[in-house]
Amino acid sequence: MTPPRRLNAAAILCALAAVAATAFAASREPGYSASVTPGLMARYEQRFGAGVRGRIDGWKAFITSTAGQPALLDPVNAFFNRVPSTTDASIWNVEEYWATPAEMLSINGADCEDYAIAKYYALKELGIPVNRLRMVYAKQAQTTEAHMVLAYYPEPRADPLILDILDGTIRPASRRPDLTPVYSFNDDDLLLVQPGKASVRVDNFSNRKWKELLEKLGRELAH
Ligand SMILES: [Ca+2]
Repeated sequence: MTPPRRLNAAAILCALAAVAATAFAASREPGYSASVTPGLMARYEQRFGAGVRGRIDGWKAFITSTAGQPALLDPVNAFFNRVPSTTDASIWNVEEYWATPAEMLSINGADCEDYAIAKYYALKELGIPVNRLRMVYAKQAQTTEAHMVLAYYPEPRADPLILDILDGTIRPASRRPDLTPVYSFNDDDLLLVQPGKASVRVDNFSNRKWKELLEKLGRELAH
């Protein structure tokens, strides 16, 4: 009678493994801390050097400990704003590079859009609906340069709250006169901002940097 019991045990283990694999697969979304596999971690350690594992593990622990908390914006904003601010030219050797959250933490440096992207995916991972989040490309008055921030909409037509690296305090957009939005986007669409008029929705928008970022996130998932 022993062989049948072994078969039953093996069958149960297989079933449990299948359930676990299904649960893991369900949590694997682009840009999420939970999606960083040991294989990707090892690859980024090799590419970016010492410290990667600690920072990625810190990100995973932050998401786990923050999930379910009543306030998510302040901790997410503060967590990513601790990454040293730099330029794409100095760390990526290109003028403009949109890093994935895992890349940003691995290389331990970021500029404006990298912060906005990382906060966007962290808030999504923490359960914020994507229709409340928009990355906003704006002109910034002091620098006169293009700048990107993350906007959170408590309600669809509300004055959004701005998560930014230049101003670490989250303020309503109406209290950020230094920012002049040009366009905003999320997974769903892109809105062109027209001064004094309603924004125009652009369907099937094509933003080359966003497209490249999504492709990189897809490749990260393959590890
Ligand atoms: Ca960048």
